[in-house]
Amino acid sequence: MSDTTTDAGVDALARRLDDAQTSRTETPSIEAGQPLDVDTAYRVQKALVGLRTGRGERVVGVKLGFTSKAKMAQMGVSDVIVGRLTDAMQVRDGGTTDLAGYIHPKAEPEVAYRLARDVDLDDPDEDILSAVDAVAPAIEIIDSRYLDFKFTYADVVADNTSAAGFAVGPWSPMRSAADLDVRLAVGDEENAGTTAAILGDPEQALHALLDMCRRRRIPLKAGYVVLAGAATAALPLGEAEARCTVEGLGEVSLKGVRK
Ligand code: OOG
Ligand code: MG
Repeated sequence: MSDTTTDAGVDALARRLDDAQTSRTETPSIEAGQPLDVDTAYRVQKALVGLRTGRGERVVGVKLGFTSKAKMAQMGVSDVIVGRLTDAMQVRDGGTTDLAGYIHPKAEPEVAYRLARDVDLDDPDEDILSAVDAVAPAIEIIDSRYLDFKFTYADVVADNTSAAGFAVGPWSPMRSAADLDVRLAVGDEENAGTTAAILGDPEQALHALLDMCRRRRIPLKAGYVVLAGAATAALPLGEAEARCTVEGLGEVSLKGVRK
């Protein structure tokens, strides 16, 4: 049990999650062993990402989770979460990703936005939509560091919202992505849905993101990729191609390989 009233206790939890990631060994839910409030969980997340940037990784974006009812139902939670993406997580569109780097990866179909400028979290009139210059289809690879992919809301926040990988397809100039059909195929499995599953319209995810980043003091910088959240439930990623198609925006793919 870590004393999370101290920075040392927060750091210990971050190290536990980081070790799980780097050794590809699941760790039990933190909350199974001790209470963890959401504020502390975001501090753990920050420390966890700090371990990655300390090894030379760069934060290149942010992601929302649980923006769809399907995901909330799959995971048994009911509020959005925000996590950080680093350059080491990025997979080239059409590229491969080594499955040895993950514990139990799953693919999700997503819509990505790109920030053309810094977002001012302290300006009450900030208009996040005006900061976005492009939209693209994307695949997120989630890989919970917890045993059997089982966690509480605070657990998953601490674990950087299961962020593990992402690929972004061709960018289009910013436009509405409301009510577009979405398909995710991984090997012979397929999930279909629409972008309406993302808080009614993925643009709502941008508003939710600004709100969360203000509350959690998570910077939003020029050039960042923003993943708006999965439009369908996730599919396990094995040695197969994962392809996500978003109507009108095009497609993006990656392939899980064992090297
Ligand atoms: C948490 C991450 C959820 C999404 O798009 O809803 C997420 C998880 O399910 O492990 O990324
Ligand atoms: Mg996601």
